[in-house]
Amino acid sequence: MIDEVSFRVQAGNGGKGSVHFRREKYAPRGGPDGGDGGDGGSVYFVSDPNLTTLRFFSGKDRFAAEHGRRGGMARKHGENGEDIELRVPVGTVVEVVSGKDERKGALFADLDARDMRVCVARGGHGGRGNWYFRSPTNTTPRTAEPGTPGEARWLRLSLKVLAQVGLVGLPNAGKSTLLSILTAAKPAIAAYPFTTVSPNLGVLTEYSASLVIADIPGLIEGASRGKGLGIAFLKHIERCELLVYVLFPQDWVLAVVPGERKIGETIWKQREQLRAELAAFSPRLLQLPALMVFNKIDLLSQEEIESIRLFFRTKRVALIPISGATLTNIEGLRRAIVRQYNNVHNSK
Ligand SMILES: Nc1nc2c(ncn2[C@@H]2O[C@H](COP(=O)(O)OP(=O)(O)OP(=O)(O)O)[C@@H](O)[C@H]2O)c(=O)[nH]1
Ligand SMILES: [Mg+2]
Repeated sequence: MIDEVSFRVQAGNGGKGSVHFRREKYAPRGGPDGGDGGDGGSVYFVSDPNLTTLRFFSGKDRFAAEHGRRGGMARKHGENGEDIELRVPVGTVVEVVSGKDERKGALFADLDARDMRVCVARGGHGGRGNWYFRSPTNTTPRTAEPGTPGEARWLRLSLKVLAQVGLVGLPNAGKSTLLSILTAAKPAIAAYPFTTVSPNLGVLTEYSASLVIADIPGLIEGASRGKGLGIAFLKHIERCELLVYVLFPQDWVLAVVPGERKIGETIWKQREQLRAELAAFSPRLLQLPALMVFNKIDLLSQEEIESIRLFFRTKRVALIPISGATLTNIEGLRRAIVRQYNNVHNSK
């Protein structure tokens, strides 16, 4: 994974102002009419949630925007140089360094949210043409400004790892419980929805691997339109390399007589609901490798758990049944997370 690069950004210089005098058939000694130079183009970074690495920049040394053009006769303004926009992943930290190999720099920008637009090198201003310098005492100015230089600097970009693994699920699914079991984190856990109001991070350590797991507030239907709390925190899982969906039998499901719950279909719908909310926020979230976990199996009979598993199997989705309360199959889940993470991470 490419998560550190350096290169130079160079904005365009302002174009020269023009020195020119009007020439018309019947006015041989026309006045000054030199136009202003155009402004130089600037270089911008834009944070794009569809990017996950800085790979695009590797091996590149310099990005330059266009210079402004010269001013022309008849007070013609020179064309502005075009800006360039470089797309970077959310979580990109930008530092100013003194050269390619410099490791430590001064913080310049932190693109920690999507769709941020930051100017990293400002284009120069166009110089004023001689028309601008005319006056009653100087009707034939032969001066014009040269235009100011565009900014240039070396930048070092690095990618802030927020979490490698993200837990997603409806409120009360048992996400925080799982985080506390899999890691040493001590998040608040309670029997009511929206216990978690801001993301919790924990570190899962297994042999030499250590994975940061993020537990975010539960997502509800309409979350992507701003309902509940979860949506604001989805940006924290955008850069995860693996999602763990936490499904569970909700109270209203348990209230139905076991034979009439249509349990497989109900839990499948829960998965669909979660995926719809994720997709509405960013379709890329559905492309992420994912594990499907079914929690709270202590509340169901063996037959029901099996029927859910079979229902998912007909949809070709593997389900990992667990219980955060009785710790059933937690080791299996831990191994599945580490194995799946290693698979996706090493294939990058
Ligand atoms: N019976 C049973 N209860 C569980 C299990 N896992 C968690 N719970 C309970 O479910 C409730 C919700 O657990 P949390 O871990 O707070 O759920 P959450 O998904 O983080 O909820 P929000 O932060 O509100 O989105 C708590 O009362 C837990 O004790 C389980 O495997 N079985
Ligand atoms: Mg929680």
